[in-house]
Amino acid sequence: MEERIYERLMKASRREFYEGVSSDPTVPQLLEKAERDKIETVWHRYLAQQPQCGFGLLGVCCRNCNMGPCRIDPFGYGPQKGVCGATADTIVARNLMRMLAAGAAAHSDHARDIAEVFMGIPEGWAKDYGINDREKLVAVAERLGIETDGKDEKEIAREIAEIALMEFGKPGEDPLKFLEAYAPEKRKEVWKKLGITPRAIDREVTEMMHRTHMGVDADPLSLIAHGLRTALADGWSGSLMATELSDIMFGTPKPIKVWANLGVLREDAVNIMVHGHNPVLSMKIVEAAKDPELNELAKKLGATGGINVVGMCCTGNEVLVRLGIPVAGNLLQQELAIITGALEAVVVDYQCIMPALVDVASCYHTKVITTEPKTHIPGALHIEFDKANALETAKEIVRVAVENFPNRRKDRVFIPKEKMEAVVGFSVEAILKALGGTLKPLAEALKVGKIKGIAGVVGCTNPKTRHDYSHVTITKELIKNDVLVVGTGCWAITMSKAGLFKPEAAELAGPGLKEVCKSLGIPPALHMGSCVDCSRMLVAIAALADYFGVDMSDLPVVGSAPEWMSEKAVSIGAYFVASGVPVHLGTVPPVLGSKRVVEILTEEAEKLVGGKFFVETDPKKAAEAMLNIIIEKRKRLGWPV
Ligand code: SF4
Ligand code: MSK
Repeated sequence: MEERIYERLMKASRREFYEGVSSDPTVPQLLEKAERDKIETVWHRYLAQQPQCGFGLLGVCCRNCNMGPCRIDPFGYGPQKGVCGATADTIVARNLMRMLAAGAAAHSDHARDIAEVFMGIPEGWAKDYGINDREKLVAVAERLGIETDGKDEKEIAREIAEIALMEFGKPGEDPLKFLEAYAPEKRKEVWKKLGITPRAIDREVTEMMHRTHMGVDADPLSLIAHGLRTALADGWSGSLMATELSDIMFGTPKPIKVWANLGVLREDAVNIMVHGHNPVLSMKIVEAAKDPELNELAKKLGATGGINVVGMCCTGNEVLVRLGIPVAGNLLQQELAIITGALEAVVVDYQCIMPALVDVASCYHTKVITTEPKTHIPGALHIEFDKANALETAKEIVRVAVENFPNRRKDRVFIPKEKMEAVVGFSVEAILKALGGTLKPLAEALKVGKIKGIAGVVGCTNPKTRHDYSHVTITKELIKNDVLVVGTGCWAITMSKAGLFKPEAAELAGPGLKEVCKSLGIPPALHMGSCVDCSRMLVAIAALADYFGVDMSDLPVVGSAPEWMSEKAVSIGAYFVASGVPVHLGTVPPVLGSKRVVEILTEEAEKLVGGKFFVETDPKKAAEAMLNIIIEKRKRLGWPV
């Protein structure tokens, strides 16, 4: 394994430290400013945490009841069982499955929020939302078996919303309706045989919490099997409905030119950063920021350029791929955006919002505005986002930011100049359109080997690894070897910043992929949306499997989360594995304390569901391993390698 990053950083000079933590040039510049301004960032706190708890890293600490906490001695000298008798295998599996359940819950609760607003359209109370993409409305309805002839949009929307809302808690043993409608038959058979077809989203999450309660499920295999069921509920229903309903309400993404990185902040404008995940808020902030009266006010207060909305993390992706709103950065850059001194407000909904934002903001004039009843951060300004009066609340929030502009201290402003152009917005529908309305050109390019395989690369950034570096390295290696890379989340923001989403990046691809990209005018890596939109990749892989008449696990498709940190990533990884896709992890999950759990995740899973996890912290070696899997799968299909 590579020398751990903190060991390198501890020995490094200040300059090496700044550069060592990230491959993004904006980071060292702002870290230097942070230290001048006496502000600690995620990297400083990461160093302060060293050495991190060895029991925690191995996953062998249990706090699931008050006879504990218990921990297992990984060297075998001390206790090998918790007070109740739970072994390392049980404890590690339970801990990981609780992470997975939290991730599935987060994604799917986001979906519930979208579905409730979606239902508000036919019910009439969500007056500031509407049907933006009628074609998609009809397509989703037809998938779900809803008759659309002679019905108006609102009637169709109501029927979709009824099915969507029932997915969370429907009684009985029937499979989830979205999964039934979207997953390929061959896959559904695999899940049925294993008894892991999910029934209701909340039910699977609740059962996971129940199984991991003291004195319930102690068998790592049965715990992990239920984890796969829970993840499938997230991937094929929760996340998928969030994507589909967002597309109907806000528009299905299509290719659009955008700008990315902290250079999108402007000295002459009121800068508002939307951060989190749910487009129900961010789309309205963008709309409110166009209000002529608020722009006049901004100008009157000295912001000659008016109001500039930028994105961060996945709600940033939502407005990036649909509206072309520039994105300022990914997870590890959220504090840096404030450290520029040029941000009037950070408006957040939920997930991936560091509580530290409030501490950093207190050193500048920036207001951190929380908006969700479920997200409160001490020290933040809370303006609850009223979905029944969405635009009005959004305007109130934007006004707070505008009125804060005179508090900006010009002598403390430093905006890095770096920003990069990118083409984003490759929904499944957009990809199909680029292909001329049929999968055939892509499928045939795949079969003859012009494109060797498809890699879905996703996920966060993490101070355990050099920011953005693994994302870029893995992607470059894969495209160089004719692998088409698609992905979401913070990876997609990295790609936007690194220039890999420019059509000209096709020059970096192998000859086959380059030819395909040039003929279609697309980049060799495609932005498919926010982390909840990983479901788009499931839909695309399912369509390819159906085209070839094979199972999803037969295709030369791999997944990777090179810099993951979030519990949602555990759920995403697990639903890809359960859907037959091998998944690489670039940061080590807390499972090494149990040989049995490692064996299930990295070997046994493949025999059961066709997918498995593998861990490799070196991005070049990881890309090589992914390529080997692709070649192996091609050989099995009898396709040229
Ligand atoms: Fe300890 Fe068992 Fe309680 Fe966990 S569930 S804290 S291992 S006694
Ligand atoms: S925002 S979950 S850090 S991708 Fe979706 Fe980025 Fe990961 Fe959050």
